[in-house]
Amino acid sequence: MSIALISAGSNLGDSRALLRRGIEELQHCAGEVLAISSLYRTKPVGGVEQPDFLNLAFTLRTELTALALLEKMQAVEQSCGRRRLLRWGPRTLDLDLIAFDKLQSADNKLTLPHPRAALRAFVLVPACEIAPDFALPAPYGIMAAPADIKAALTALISRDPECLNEVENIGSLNG
Ligand code: A4P
Ligand code: MG
Repeated sequence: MSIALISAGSNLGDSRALLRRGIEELQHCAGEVLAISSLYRTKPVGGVEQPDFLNLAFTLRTELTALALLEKMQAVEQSCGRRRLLRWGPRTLDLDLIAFDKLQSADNKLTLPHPRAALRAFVLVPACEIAPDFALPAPYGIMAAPADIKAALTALISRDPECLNEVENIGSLNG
């Protein structure tokens, strides 16, 4: 049995409904959802000019391997209308595996912990709400890695105090 920390985002279509549906579908095929963060309205990072995102994080208990879970996540993205037209472009549903137990992987198909998570308030703020102690093993190639989600968020804020202005808590997913 493993615990996965997953980040979800949407900025196309009915984003709130798509996030709800994505979590439900993943729960049916991959395991038990343990906790879901608040919903956040966030400013787009990288890529093209595009609408604001809705983002959240959740934890999942699963019997699957990390790679099998990633495949289920990608199938759920497809079922929720995901079309991969543009890297970092607008999307109906994006599910990213941020961490999976303490697994490390340098594989392009599945890099763990997620290589960009520690740079992103839209990942760390929701994740810190539900899993501040979730351990982050050192990512490949980076020596001084944060020990857990809370440490990663503290480090991000000290590097970029403005980052919290890009991330607004808008209450519960179902509210
Ligand atoms: N992949 C490797 N490791 C992982 C992992 N840990 N989790 C591979 C998920 N996928 C992983 O992903 C591209 C490839 O990454 C996959 O083939 C997978 O095998 P993708 O979902 O097809 O494409 P993408 O999401 O466009 O690329 P990427 O690199 O995942 O984008 P990011 O880094 O997720 O950025 N701004 C705001 N405010 N909110 C957002 O949610 N999201 C993005 C996407 C940009 N800006 C954003 C947001
Ligand atoms: Mg992605």
